[in-house]
Amino acid sequence: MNPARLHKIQEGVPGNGPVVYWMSRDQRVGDNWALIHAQETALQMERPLVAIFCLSTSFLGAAARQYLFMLEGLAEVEKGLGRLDVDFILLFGRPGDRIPRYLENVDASLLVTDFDPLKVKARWRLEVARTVRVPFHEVDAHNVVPCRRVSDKAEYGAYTIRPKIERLLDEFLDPFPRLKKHPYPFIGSRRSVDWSAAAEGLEVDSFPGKVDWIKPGEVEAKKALRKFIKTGLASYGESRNDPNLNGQSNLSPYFHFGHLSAQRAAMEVLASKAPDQARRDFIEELVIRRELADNFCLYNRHYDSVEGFPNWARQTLADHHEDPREYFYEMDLLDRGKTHDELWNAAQLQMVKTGKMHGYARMYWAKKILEWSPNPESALAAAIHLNDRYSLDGRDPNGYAGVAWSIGGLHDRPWKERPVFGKIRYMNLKGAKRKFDVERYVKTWAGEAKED
Ligand code: FAD
Ligand code: FO1
Repeated sequence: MNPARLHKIQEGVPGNGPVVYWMSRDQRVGDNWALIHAQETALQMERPLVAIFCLSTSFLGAAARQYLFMLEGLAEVEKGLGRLDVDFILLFGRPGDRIPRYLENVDASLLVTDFDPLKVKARWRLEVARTVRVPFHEVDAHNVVPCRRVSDKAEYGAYTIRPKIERLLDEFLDPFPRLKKHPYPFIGSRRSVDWSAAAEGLEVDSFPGKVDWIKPGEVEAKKALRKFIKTGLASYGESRNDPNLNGQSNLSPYFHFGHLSAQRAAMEVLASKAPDQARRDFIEELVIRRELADNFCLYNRHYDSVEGFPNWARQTLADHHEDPREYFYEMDLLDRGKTHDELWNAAQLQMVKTGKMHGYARMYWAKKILEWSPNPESALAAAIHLNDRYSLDGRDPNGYAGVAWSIGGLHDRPWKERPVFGKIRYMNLKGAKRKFDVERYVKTWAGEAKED
């Protein structure tokens, strides 16, 4: 593995037991650099290899919808690892105390985990590192170009990070080595996971519940990627911004839970026969935009608050803090999609019903929350809350960056000044109607809402 993917959290002292891969963000067997590194090291040290996942019963407001999707994907991981004679252990509780205990009783020789820029994960890693003595490695299995390698600071926008990524892209589109059947068996408890007990044990809201348009797991993710490349990629450029067309790839739930490797998607898109422009458009989103979001969350610890907005944006929003709001909506009305704006209601209901709001609608949706909230702080909190509660791909760096872009001008520039928004880019219904058939979208998603 390219050592630039590796970040040593602590040198430590190896035990005599297995190499342990603490899987968290990248929940897949194939195309997973953290798992590849764990096996390479276990083979060198002639040690068994074990994968663990620590199931925390609450995660940034996730409900049954997200947890059931995730658990089904993890059940597939357990099967895939079993075929390689690698044990998969599901642990329950707070990683900070559950994982050190596990490492202790197996006398682990090395701990490997996958990179994740979210604060909650940095806290988990710190709690574990403080308590254990074993060597602790972090591998960026999520980004094509490792986040820590692209830049050592928060980038201003796509235009500053793009050249840094493009310069390195080829180096990190290297082929994935195949995992081997592991020759050193782990004489541990080869008990398979009781997945229905795990699902029952969750203390999460049963609403919003499961969605059925998308099946979890890495087999389905690969199928969805291939289907998109075959039928959607060629027209991606022009149809991805029309909420009435199914022009996006719909892969974000798979990227969020790590069922699909972004590097795999990039390699297959680049190798496809789709027109050059379409491939470039997709890579711009999948690599530049997505890795810019990880860069933002890694280097800006205020990624989920107004302090995380660029200074010009905080200034302009402060200048307009007292501007009268024409409309004002409590969370309950927003949640049920009951505002005066039927485009906004349709976007909200699409997210509630399917767990995925169209990308173009998402920008409009978040910007209106700024317009209808008493201040930017409560607007940001409301947008993050709703996005993370209903979206399958929520609780993700892309979400924090997307909401901060919409409400706080992150990775954007100042526009013509106006009430409430100040110089934050404005969007309105007129503009949306110029872009796509709003009536059709409203009928599709908020149609029945009119009856009751
Ligand atoms: P496609 O258009 O097919 O794009 C393919 C992939 O490229 C996506 O899966 C994603 O990984 C990446 N990508 C595309 N657009 C963006 C973008 N603007 N920023 C970063 N990466 C991008 N994305 C999430 O994954 N989770 C979220 O919670 C989320 N919340 C958002 C909230 C707001 C207010 C906004 C404006 C955007 C948000 N996004 C979020 C970014 C973007 O809307 C989604 O990534 C995209 O719509 C996912 O659908 P797709 O996979 O079909 O996209
Ligand atoms: N990661 C974990 O390591 N343990 C969990 O119990 C867990 C729950 C969870 C629920 C919903 C969700 O969207 C993500 C969840 N994650 C969990 C984290 C996820 O794997 C991603 O790492 C981050 O959300 C994105 O950075």
